[in-house]
Amino acid sequence: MDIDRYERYWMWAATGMLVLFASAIVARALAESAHPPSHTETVDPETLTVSGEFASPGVRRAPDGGVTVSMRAELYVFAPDIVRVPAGVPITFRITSPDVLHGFQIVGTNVNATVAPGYVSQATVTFETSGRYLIVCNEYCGLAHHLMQGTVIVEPSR
Ligand SMILES: [Cu+2]
Repeated sequence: MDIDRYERYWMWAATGMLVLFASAIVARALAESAHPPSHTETVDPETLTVSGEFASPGVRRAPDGGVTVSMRAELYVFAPDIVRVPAGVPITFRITSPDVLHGFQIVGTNVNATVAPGYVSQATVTFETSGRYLIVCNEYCGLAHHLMQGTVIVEPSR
């Protein structure tokens, strides 16, 4: 088979680039234990409503000014369903489920997590403007799934 010389050069160049890129991915994965972004933290779904962080969910302020919101997503509510946080500071949402798979999306932000029983999903967001933000469950979780929502009230920082 007769292949034009320049076509052969380009085939080798394309093959070389594929090998180079694949090698870079493998080398980095091996050297830095790289893996897809994830937050793997487990919790016992049978006892989380009895004791620990998720038994009394809510907003907590750390001494350094950071704000953490612990929440439960459960059939068919978010607990708490109204969250008040300040604007302009990073807010870390930690959420888990005692029953089935739920979703946790804060409309208008990039917070969008799957909430699986047994795992803590975590996301951090800074609300630049005060106002009300809708929280929705975006994973079908049962007959009243469409009623499952909450509100983040972002208050102006002082
Ligand atoms: Cu749900």
